[in-house]
Amino acid sequence: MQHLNISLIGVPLDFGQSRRGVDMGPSAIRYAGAVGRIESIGHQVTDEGDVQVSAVERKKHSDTNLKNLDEVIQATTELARKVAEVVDAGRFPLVLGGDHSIAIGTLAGLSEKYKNLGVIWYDAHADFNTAETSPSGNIHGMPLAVSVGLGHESLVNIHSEGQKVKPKNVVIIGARSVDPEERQLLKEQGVKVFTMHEIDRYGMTSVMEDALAYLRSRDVDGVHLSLDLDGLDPLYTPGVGTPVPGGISYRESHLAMEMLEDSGMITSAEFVEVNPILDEKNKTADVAVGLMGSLFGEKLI
Ligand code: B3U
Ligand code: MN
Ligand code: MN
Repeated sequence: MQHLNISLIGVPLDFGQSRRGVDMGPSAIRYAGAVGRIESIGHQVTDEGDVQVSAVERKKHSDTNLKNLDEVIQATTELARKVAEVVDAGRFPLVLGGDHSIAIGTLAGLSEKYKNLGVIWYDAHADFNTAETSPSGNIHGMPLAVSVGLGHESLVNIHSEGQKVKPKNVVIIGARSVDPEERQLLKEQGVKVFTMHEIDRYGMTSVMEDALAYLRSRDVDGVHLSLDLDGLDPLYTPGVGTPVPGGISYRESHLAMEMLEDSGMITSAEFVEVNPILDEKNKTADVAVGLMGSLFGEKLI
């Protein structure tokens, strides 16, 4: 991989879902050695610290069922500004969550430069609910929908008005827990989804080749990797709030990261949903850092 100047941005937000502890994800990933691991590959890394996040839950927003809407708006607005600044400086943003609602801010910030951004959403879930379709009211189940312009307007309009990413520029990999109305919405919007079925049937090599060829055919001007650690099987990443069995293996995930690196297409990344309270001796953060190694070009020999 070419030499990159990477800016690490932590987002200690756990208000996008109901289990406390994922706010400690950035610390756990730093503790697992993210900076040193990436620098040892030959990249330059600046740790920009954490985006300011409210430590206490405020009153529920009155006109919606969305949980902790004000806190999520505040954190993602600040994150969007930070990501835009990093991109503007010609640096590669590497965002550490926090729950997946932070992607609303990351994608909003990226959209300032990338007008035809591709997105790889590596996740057990599609995160394509709106306030109307969500069974939980948890905003971490909505960031992809919000980013294509669907959902509560206060979220859709973060950083700039409306849609940040075209739904046809999105590829989901690893899906195995999708709500019925969410599935309908994905079809209507033309989001490309590779479920566990395709990974089992055709193998990760073929899935990644197809995903990358698809994004190339969309003529994207950058590709963001949004990696939810629950995309992997909970055997490998137990420290997540909503584990779903039957997930992507450790080896398949490394292969996927290596193929992304080979493609030279990735222009930003985020690793989310690491919850140290639910983890086993920081295993999930260790896996996250290992995957960063492969994504940034660590060689086996
Ligand atoms: N689809 C469900 C569950 C969920 C989404 N993302 C996660 N869990 N991590 C929801 O609440 O929207
Ligand atoms: Mn997710
Ligand atoms: Mn998930």
